[in-house]
Amino acid sequence: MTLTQVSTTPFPDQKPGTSGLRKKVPVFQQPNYVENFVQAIFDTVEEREGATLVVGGDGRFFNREVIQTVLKMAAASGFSRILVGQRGLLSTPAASCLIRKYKAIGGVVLSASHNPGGPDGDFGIKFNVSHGGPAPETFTDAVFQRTQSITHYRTHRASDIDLDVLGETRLGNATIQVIDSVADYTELMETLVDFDKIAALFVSGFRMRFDALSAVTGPYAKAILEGRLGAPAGTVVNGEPKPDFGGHHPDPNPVHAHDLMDLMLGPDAPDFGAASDGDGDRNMIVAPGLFVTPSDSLAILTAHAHLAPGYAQGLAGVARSMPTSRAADRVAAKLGIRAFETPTGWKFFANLLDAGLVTLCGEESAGTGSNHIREKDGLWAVLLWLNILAELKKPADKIVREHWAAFGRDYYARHDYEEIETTRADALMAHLREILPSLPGQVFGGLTVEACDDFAYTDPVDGSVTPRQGIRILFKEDARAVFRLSGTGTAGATLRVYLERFEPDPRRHDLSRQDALSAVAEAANTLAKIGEFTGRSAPSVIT
Ligand code: G16
Repeated sequence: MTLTQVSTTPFPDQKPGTSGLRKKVPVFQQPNYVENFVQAIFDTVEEREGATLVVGGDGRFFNREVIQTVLKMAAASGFSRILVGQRGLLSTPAASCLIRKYKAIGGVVLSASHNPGGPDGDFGIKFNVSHGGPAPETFTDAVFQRTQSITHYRTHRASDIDLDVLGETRLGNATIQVIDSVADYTELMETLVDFDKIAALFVSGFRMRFDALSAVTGPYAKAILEGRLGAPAGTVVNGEPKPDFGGHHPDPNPVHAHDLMDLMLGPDAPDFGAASDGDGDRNMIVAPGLFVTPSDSLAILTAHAHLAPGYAQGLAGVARSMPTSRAADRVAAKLGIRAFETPTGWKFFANLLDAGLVTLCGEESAGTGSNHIREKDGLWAVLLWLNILAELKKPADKIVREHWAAFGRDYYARHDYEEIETTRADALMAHLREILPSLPGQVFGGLTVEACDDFAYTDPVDGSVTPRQGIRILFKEDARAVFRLSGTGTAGATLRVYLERFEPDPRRHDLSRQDALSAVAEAANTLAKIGEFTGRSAPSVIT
C-alpha cells in the first residue's frame, strides 16, 4: 500500500447543480473524472484532518467502483475515520442521519436520485456538510473553482476494501469502518413514530404495499416494515437494489410507479400504498382509489403530525417550495404556526430547520421531511402516515377527503417538457420575463391575471437573496401557474409547468384533475406560447 500523488488536468464541465454533479455514466467513466471531482471536494473541506467522513451510495451502476476510489482518496486526504455503508449502500436520509449522529465533517453520497441508472443511465456525486444537509452554494462554487485549477490528486495504491463484511480496516492513517446501512436510521425512526402502534395496526389486518422500485430503500423498508413492524412478507416489492434499478425509472410518481398505481386504483387495493426513489429521499403516497399529491401529503402530515411521539409538542412552522401547492399554508394558518415559501432545493429548508423556525417541510417533487435530519426522507414520510393511520383508525382515502372538506381542495398537476433544446427553453423563460409587467388584468383561458412575478427569496435567517427562482402567475379565480426550468436533468433542458386551482366547495371535490385544471393549463399554454417555443404539442410527463 503506497500513498501516491497522480498528475491530472481539469475537466471544464464539473459544475455541481442543486444536488451535486450529475452526468451520464460514460462521462464519469473517463479517466480521472471521478478523482478530479472528489479531490476538489476534499480540498474544499478545510477541517478534514482527523475528521470523520460518511460514504455511501444508492447502489446504481458504477457505485461500487466509485466507492473504492472515494475511500482510498479520503484516507490519503487526512480524514481519520471513514464510515461506509455495507455493500456501499446508504440512502440519502440515512447518510444525513449518520453525519449528524457521528458528528462527521460531511458525507460523500453517490446518487443521481430519481434519474434512471445502468451503463447508459445517470450517475452523481454530492457532498453533504456537517449538519447533514446538501452543501451550500458557497461550498459547491468553491468545489467548481478547484476543479478548474486541479493539477494532481492523492490516493492510496491498495487492494479494494471488502464492502460486504462489517468491520474495520486500516488504510494509511485512516480507519475505514463498514457499517450496517440500516441500524442507525431505524433507531432514529423509533424516536419519531410509535412502532408499537403501527405494529398493532398490522396485527389488526391492515395491509399495504411499498414499492422500492429496485432502488436503495428496499433494505430499509424490509428491515423496518417487515422486520420490525410485522408487516407480512411481500409487503415490500422490488426490494433488492439493482445497478439498473431492474429497468425501473426510480421516480415515485403515478407515471413511473405505474404498477403500484394500477394496484391501488384496482379492485384488490390494499389499505395503503407507497413508493420511494433511487436514493430514498422522495416518497409517493397512494390511498385506495386515490393518488395523494405530495402537496396534499405535506398539508395532511402538518395537520396530524402531533399524533406521533416525535411531534407531540406541536410544530414550530412548515415550509414548502414555491411551486408546491398552498395546501400546507391553509393548515398552518389554522394551527397558528408560521408558513414559509422557499425556492426549489432542499438546502433552503436547512437554514429554517437549523434556526428552529419550522419542523416540517416538503416539495411538490415528492420530498417531505422534518427537523430529524437535513434531507427529505421517503420512508420517514411513509412511517408518519402509518402512525397517523394507526391513531385515526380511518381509511387513508377518508382522511384525505375529510382534509379537503375541512380546508378546501387544491387541485394540482405538473406538466414536464423533457429534453428540449436549452436555447428554446431559455427563450421561453426570457419571453415570460419580458411580458410579466403587461400581464396583470389580461385574460387567458377565461382566467384573469391578478398578479405575477419572478420569484425572489430572502432567507429569513441570514438575509441572503436568491433571485429568478421561477415565474409565478396568480389568477383572480384562485388559480396559479408556475414556470421554471429543472436543475436536475442531464440532457437538454426540462421545462416544468405547475398548475393549481383552489376549490373550497366539497360538492366539487370529485372532479378529475384534468377537468379541474383545464382552464389553468390553457392559460399557461397560451401566455407562455409553450407549443411555439418548445415545438411540442403536449408535455412528456404529467404528474
Ligand atoms: C433535488 C433537490 C430537491 C428539488 C429537486 C428539484 O431533488 O434535492 O430539493 O425539489 O431537486 O428538481 P428539479 O430542479 O428537477 O425540479 P433530488 O431528489 O434530485 O435530489
